[in-house]
Amino acid sequence: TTPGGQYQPSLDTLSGKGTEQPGTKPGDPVLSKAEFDKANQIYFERCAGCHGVLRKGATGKPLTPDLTKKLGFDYLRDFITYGSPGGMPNWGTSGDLQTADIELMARYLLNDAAQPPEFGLKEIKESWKVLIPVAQRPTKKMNKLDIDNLFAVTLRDAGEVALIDGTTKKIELILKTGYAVHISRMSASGRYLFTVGRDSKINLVDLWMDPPQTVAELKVGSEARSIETSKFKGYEDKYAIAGAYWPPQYVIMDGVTLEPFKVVSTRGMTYDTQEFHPEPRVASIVASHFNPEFVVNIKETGQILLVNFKDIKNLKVTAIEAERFLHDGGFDKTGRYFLVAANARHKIAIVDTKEDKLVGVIESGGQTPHPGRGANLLHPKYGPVWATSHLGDETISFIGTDPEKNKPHAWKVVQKVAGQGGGSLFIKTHPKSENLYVDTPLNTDAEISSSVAVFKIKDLAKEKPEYKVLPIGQWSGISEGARRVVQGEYNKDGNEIWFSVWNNKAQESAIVVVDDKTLTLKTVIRDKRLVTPTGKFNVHNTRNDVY
Ligand code: DHE
Repeated sequence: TTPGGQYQPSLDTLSGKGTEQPGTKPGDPVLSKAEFDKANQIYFERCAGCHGVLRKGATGKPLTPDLTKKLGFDYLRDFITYGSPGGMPNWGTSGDLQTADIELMARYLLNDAAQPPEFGLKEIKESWKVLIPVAQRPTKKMNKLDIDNLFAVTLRDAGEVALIDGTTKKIELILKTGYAVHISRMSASGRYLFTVGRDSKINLVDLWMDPPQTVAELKVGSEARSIETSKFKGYEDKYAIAGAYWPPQYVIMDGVTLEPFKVVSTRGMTYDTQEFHPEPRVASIVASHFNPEFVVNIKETGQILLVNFKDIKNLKVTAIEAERFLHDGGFDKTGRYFLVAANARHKIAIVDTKEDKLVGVIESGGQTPHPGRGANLLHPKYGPVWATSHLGDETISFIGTDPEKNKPHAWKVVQKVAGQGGGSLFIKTHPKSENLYVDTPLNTDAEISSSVAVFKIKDLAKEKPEYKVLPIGQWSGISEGARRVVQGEYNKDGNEIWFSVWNNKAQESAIVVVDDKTLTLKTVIRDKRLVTPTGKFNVHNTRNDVY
């Protein structure tokens, strides 16, 4: 553990491993090999997600030396220490980084960006392990688990995923995975669970085994955030795809063994100015229900790729011009339209996955939309809508999604309401629920970041609907730490919603389960093994795109 109490990855999980120290120009601060390796590791773990490996910027500002040298050492050190209301975390005052680390980072940023090695099919294949061949796997479910109501919970800094029973709330199993698993997704059959680590390690877990077990592993690069499996009729459990941040590429693989078939680089032209971009990262990926396709969102070039896997030897890709800085998104309630946030452009792009074309790109109505997969609900005035909250302000926007019966409202922001404040990451409801939950884990006010706002859907008929605040952090019974409350996820029946209370690795964290009807505390899951829980993925809801 580093002085900040943070996760220190072992060498083989280290992102950016093998990165050569770039040469120093006259006047640049000189870093020893050990200092460079340390700074590089911190950069990969903390900074690259927003600023990019090549430091060309996306969600965060560009940090190339032409810019950082103008800002200077003192400015960089203070900015890293105190953060900014625009979304830069306060790494120093939060205690995550010590003064010496911050000064090291300020010096590191005055040097050229270091480029990590490429990772082609050869390296990907070398990382491939089938631990249990298909022939040795069971032909029916061998355990007593209620698989459909299991939750796969990311234990971020432990490099693990916990499988928690949705009814008993018992931790059934802890699986070793990649570092800081970003998301878990389910195969169409509901049998296989896929996880993708920030270090781009994929685990394929067979939930039929007793106990469930990782049956195959693969690495698709050195940085990744997304994974998905084919869901179109006839292709259930056939293919999987993973998107990497570094190298910028996606990999199509076998859905039950992870054998890598095809690596496709996303380097290329920006959709608008048509300039070459060396690092267009793969953001969210979803599987179409209307075509044998994956919807792959490329951040820096602003293209939405519809990757048709009918014949992967003759791969057909429809590249849709959308908007730069595509990030996260989800389907509308019919599963036909996909809505994705172009977060640094404050826009939402909408794709029709049946007709394979862009419906439009609209202003999200607030600053830096961050929907997660968004929330679908029946608005009392405007019919079916999809909602997003924002990182940069308190706005919650509702976008009409029914071009057939509610045409005048379709693909427009029909309403904006104010939540607790900015710093929101995820918004959630369920088809059976009357409530809409909005988290604010990155708000700088400790009370706001440790609670969630709940709106009654029927109150959206009012011009200024009020919300109730649920003090989830306090309900957890934990008194230490920032207790950031993040990402609501429903159980299978849609009558309870789970939130992570996310503290530092050295502190205690928890999961708080709320009764959706009464908005009261139902259960707190506290356990020494629940280290830094973040994302939670209910098998049934993830498999069926219920959100
Ligand atoms: Fe995420 C979704 C990328 C920071 C937790 N995050 C996503 C997706 C992307 C992404 C591309 C969509 C995946 C998909 O649907 O296929 N996230 C990034 C980043 O680049 C960023 C901004 C910085 C980074 O370095 O990673 C980032 N994300 C975070 C966090 O700090 C969170 C809270 C904790 C963590 O793991 O680091 C976090 N991101 C999540 C979660 C989801 C997610 C829980 C899935 C939400 C859902 O309900 O689908």
